Amino acid sequence: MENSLHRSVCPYDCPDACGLLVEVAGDRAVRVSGDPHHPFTRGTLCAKMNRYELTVHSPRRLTTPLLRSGPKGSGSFTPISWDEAISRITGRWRGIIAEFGAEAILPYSYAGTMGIVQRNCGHAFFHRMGASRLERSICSPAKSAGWRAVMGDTPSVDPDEVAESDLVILWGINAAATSVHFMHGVAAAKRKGARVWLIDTYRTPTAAAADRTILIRPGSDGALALGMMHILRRDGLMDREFIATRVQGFDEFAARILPDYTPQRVSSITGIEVAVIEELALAYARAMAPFIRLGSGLSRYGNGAMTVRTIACLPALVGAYGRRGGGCFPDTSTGGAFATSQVTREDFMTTPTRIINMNRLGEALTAGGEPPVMSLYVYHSNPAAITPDQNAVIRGLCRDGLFTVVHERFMTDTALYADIVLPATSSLEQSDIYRAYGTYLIQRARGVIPPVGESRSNWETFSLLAKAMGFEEPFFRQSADELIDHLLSLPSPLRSGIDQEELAQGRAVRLAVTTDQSRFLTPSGRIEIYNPVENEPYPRYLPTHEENGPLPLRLMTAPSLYGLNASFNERDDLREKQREMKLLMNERDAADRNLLNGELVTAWNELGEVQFYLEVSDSVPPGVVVAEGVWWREFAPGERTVNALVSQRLTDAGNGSTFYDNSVEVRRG
Ligand SMILES: Nc1nc2c(c(=O)[nH]1)N[C@H]1C(S)=C(S)[C@@H](COP(=O)(O)OP(=O)(O)OC[C@H]3O[C@@H](n4cnc5c(=O)[nH]c(N)nc54)[C@H](O)[C@@H]3O)O[C@H]1N2
Ligand SMILES: Nc1nc2c(c(=O)[nH]1)N[C@H]1C(S)=C(S)[C@@H](COP(=O)(O)OP(=O)(O)OC[C@H]3O[C@@H](n4cnc5c(=O)[nH]c(N)nc54)[C@H](O)[C@@H]3O)O[C@H]1N2
Ligand code: SF4
Ligand SMILES: [Mo]
Repeated sequence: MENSLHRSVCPYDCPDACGLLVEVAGDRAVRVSGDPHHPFTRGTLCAKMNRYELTVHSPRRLTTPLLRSGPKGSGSFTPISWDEAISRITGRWRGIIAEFGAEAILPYSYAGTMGIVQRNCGHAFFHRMGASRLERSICSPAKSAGWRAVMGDTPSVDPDEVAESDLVILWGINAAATSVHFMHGVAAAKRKGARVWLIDTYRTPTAAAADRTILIRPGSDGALALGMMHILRRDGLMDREFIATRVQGFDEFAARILPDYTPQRVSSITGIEVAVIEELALAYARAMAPFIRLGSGLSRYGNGAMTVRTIACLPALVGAYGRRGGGCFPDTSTGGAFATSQVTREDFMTTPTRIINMNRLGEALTAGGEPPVMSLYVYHSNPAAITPDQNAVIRGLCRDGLFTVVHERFMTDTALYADIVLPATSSLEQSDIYRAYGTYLIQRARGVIPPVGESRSNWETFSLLAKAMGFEEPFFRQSADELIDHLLSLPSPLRSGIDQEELAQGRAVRLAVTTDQSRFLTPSGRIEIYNPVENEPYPRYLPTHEENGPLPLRLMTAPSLYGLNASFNERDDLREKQREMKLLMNERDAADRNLLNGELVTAWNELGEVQFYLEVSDSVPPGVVVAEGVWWREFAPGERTVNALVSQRLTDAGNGSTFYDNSVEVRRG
C-alpha cells in the first residue's frame, strides 16, 4: 500500500504554529516535514520537529494506565485497565470531596498542546466539579500587562512586515531557537540593507544573524529604553507632530522622568558603554522604520511588566508605530478568533472557587491551605521540571496523602510521582483547532494515525471522568470534532469572510485582522505613556528582585535550540546535540573560582543545589551564568535540574514567573 500524506499542525508552545506534512504508512507516521504551502512555515521546520515521528513513536511512549506500586517517585508501576484507572480516580475524588470539599482538588496544566480544545477542555470538567482554579501565569503575563499599559488592545503588526524595516531590534529574544520562522523576514530585511541589533544577556545563537549584539545586565532593559528616550529628546531626534497628536503624557514624562536617565547613569545600571547607548539611540532615530521584536525573557523579572511598558513607549517618540515595517511586535493577539469560553465553560462553576498561582505550586502543595490540596491532576504539563522552586514542588509531590494523577505521553519527572498515570495521545492522534500567537493564522487538524497503545486524548479522558463522576451535561458527551464544529459555527469578527473550505481541508487560513498599528485601541485613543490607571502613572526604572542579592552570579534559565521547555527530552538525537546539561560561564568567573572547562560543578542558592558540566564560554559576560534547556532528571548529572534554583516570586504585574531573576554561586563538584 502506498504511503499517504496528511496535513497537520505543530502542537507545541511556539509562536510559529507551523503547518506540517505527515507521511503515514499503515498505523505509523514515518516522516514529518514543513508544509511548503503554509505561509509562515514555508516548507521548513525547526531542529526539534524535523523528526517528530521519533517523538510520536518513541519507545518511551506510555501505552497503558499505570498504578503506583512502590514509594512515590520510585518509578514502580503496574499496568491497569482504563476502567480501573477511572474508577480509582473518581472513587478517591468522591472521598476527598466528601471530607474536604471539591476545592481540595487542583488541576495543573499548561501548554503540552496548544490546540484550543485539547488544551482547555479540562477547565470545563473542573469548573463543573467546583475544584480549585489554577492561575496559568507561568509564561508571559507581565509582558502582556506591560504592553497593555501603553498600547491597550492595539494589535501587533504582521510579523512578515519586518522584511520592510531598515532597523530590526531583537530585544530579549533568542529567535533562532524560539521563533525560527520570524527570521525569514529578518533575513529579507537584511538583504535590502537593514541592520539588525540583538539585545540579550549573553551571546545566544541568534547573535550570528545580528550585525550588532549588545549584552545587557539582566533585568535592566527598562533603563536602556529610558536612556535612549533621554537621548532622543536631548538631541531633538523626535517626531514632534506625532507626539503632539498621538501620544498621551509625553511632556510631563519628559520633564519628570527622562532627565534622570542620562547615558552615564543608564550605563551604570545596564553595564553598557555610554558610546554604545548613544550609537543605538542615534541608529534608532535615523531609521525610517525601526522594528522591535520583543521577546519574553526580559519580562520574567520582578520589574518585567514595567520593562515591557517602558520599551513600548520608545517607538512613540519617533512615530514608528503605524509606519510600514516599523513599530513593536510582542506577539499576535488572536484570542478573539474563537469563543474559548465555549470550551472552558466558566458557567459550569456554581460559585467562584479558590485560585492558585501555578508558579507557586510548591507552596500550594506544602504550606497547608484551607482546604489543603489533597489531589493534583496534571495534564499536558510537567511541573516537577518546569515550575519554579523544584525542591518545593517535589517535596509537595512526595507528601503522604496527596493523590496525584498525571496524564502524559511520557514518564516525565512529574509522572514518576503519580499515584495513577494515564497515557496521552500525541497531536497526530487527535483533532484540534489551532491559533498561532506569532502569526495571524489558524488551522484545523484531525488525527492522522490511530492512538498509540491505549492512549487517549485530553478530551476523551475528561469525557470518561465526567461520565464516572455523574456529570450529566451534554457538553461532555460530544466528540472533539463536534466541539470544533460548534466553535466554528459561532461568528467572530476575526473570522469574517475567511475561506471555510480551506480551513476544513486543514490548510492555514489568515484571520481577518487589520494590523494597522496607527489606530491605538487604548481608552484615550492615544499611546499612553501617561496611564492614570497604573500604580505608577509614568514608566520609570524599577529594580529587579535580585538587583542587590547576596550571590554574585545571575542565572539565565534560557531556552535551548534542541528542546522546548521540558519537551523533547525523549529524543536521543536531540539530547546528543546538546551532549550534556551544561552551565555556561565566563573565563574570568571560572578562573576566580579555579573551575575548569568540562568539570562537574554545583550551582547553589538559598533554594537548592544543581549539578552541571561547566562550559567556559566567551558568549557569556562576567557575572552571568547560563543554563540552556529544561532537562529531565534522568539525564541530569545530579539530583536536580535548573528550576531548583528559581524562586516562586512573581512579577510586578500579571502574577508572572520570574525565571531569570535569580542569583547563584558556583563551586567544584
Ligand atoms: N527551541 C525552543 N523554542 C521555544 C521554547 C523553548 O524552550 N525552546 N519555549 C517556547 C515558549 S513556552 C516560549 S514562552 C517562547 C519564549 O521565547 P522568547 O520570547 O524568546 O523568550 P525567552 O525564551 O524566555 O527568552 C529569550 C531570551 O531572553 C534573554 N534574556 C533573559 N533576561 C534578559 C534581560 O534581562 N534582557 C534581555 N535583553 N534579554 C534577556 C535570554 O537570555 C533569552 O535568550 O519560546 C517558545 N519556543
Ligand atoms: N528553566 C526554565 N523553566 C521554564 C522555562 C524556561 O525557559 N526555563 N519556560 C517556562 C515557560 S515560558 C513555560 S510556557 C512553561 C511550559 O511548561 P509546560 O507546558 O509544562 O511544558 P513542557 O515541558 O513542554 O510539558 C508539556 C508536557 O505535556 C505533554 N503533552 C503533550 N501533548 C499532550 C497532550 O495532548 N495531552 C497530555 N495529557 N499531555 C501532553 C508532553 O509530553 C510534555 O511532557 O515552562 C516554564 N519553565
Ligand atoms: S518552529 Fe515552532 S511551530 Fe514550527 S515546528 Fe518548530 S516548534 Fe513547531
Ligand atoms: Mo512559554
